[in-house]
Amino acid sequence: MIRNDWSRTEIAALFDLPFADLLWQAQSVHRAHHDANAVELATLLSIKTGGCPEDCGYCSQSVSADSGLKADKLMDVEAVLASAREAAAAGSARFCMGAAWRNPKDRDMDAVCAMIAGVKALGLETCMTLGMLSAPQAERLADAGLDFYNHNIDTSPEHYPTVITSRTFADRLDTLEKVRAAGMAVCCGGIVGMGEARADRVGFLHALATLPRHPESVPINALVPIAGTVLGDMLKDVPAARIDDIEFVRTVAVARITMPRAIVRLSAGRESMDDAAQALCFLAGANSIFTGDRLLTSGNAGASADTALFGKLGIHPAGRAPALSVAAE
Ligand code: SAM
Ligand code: DTB
Ligand code: SF4
Repeated sequence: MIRNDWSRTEIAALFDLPFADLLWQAQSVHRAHHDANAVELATLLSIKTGGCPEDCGYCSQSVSADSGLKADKLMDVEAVLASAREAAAAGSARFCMGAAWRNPKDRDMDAVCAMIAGVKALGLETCMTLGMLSAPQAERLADAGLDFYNHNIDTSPEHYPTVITSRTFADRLDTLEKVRAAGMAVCCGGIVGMGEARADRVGFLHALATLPRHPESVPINALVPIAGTVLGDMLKDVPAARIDDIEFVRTVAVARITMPRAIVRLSAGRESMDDAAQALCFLAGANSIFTGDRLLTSGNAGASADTALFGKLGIHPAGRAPALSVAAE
């Protein structure tokens, strides 16, 4: 049953379950709605890197961070399509394009829409994350054929102002409404391991699971500690603040149970997890990963590590028949 009336008490009780009971429940929900042995491969590309005026405490691309990242301008459409072709050849089903903007400028919309059309023509699912949108911008993206728009709430409403001060939680919900009104699928999740309490992880998933419609896609990121960012430096000073793998798996499981139909993405942070922790995430209901050797600005395990992991676990890439995926390898 799909429910949008979860209470925080119910969600907290899921987090508190004995681990085996939680995973059993998550697996049952997962198997009722998804192929338990299929995981989607997605590729990320930063189409506009650095120089962002927002002050998100985790992000290397904020002008407030001292991460040494060089700011670039928006990539050419052709360069983006070349990268998308590589992603398709490497077996990705989905191509996610991210821009370090507070919001897109209207003058950028032609290029962005050409990227969407070109990537779709390669047979890839498209997702973009460009910051806040106006209603006409959301409509233009939808008209260009964008499948998903990613816009994360990141954490609980209470914890949000300790992570970001340059925009509010309500601003995020406002853009999500515009994305919905334009008819696109919503990709919305967040980051754990930012020094938040479990109650914030409860509040974060509660906010998602009580939206009028659940996001079709829920990325769960573990903070990638980047030197020169407020939160990356915090983790360097207080290593114990790193999210425990079991608590991360619990978060994935609760996302799966509360939002049964969503694609739950084991997103950033996989580099710091061993194969066993990632396997537990898949058991808990994660069914998409970012593959390749780069996320937006930070590293990722690489396609060969993912192929080896899938081989060990008997997982096949979603959206492609097992025979096809073997032939492609
Ligand atoms: N500028 C746009 C925005 O924030 O809406 C899009 C790009 S932004 C980099 C996309 C998402 O990546 C953020 O919302 C955040 O959840 C995630 N992210 C960014 N830096 C991260 C980090 N160091 N560790 C984990 N996740 C991160
Ligand atoms: C999301 O939730 N995670 C992705 C995607 N949406 C855009 C981004 C992860 C970024 C990790 C840090 C970096 O590479 O800069
Ligand atoms: Fe800018 Fe997005 Fe990074 Fe925040 S997360 S600083 S909005 S690029």
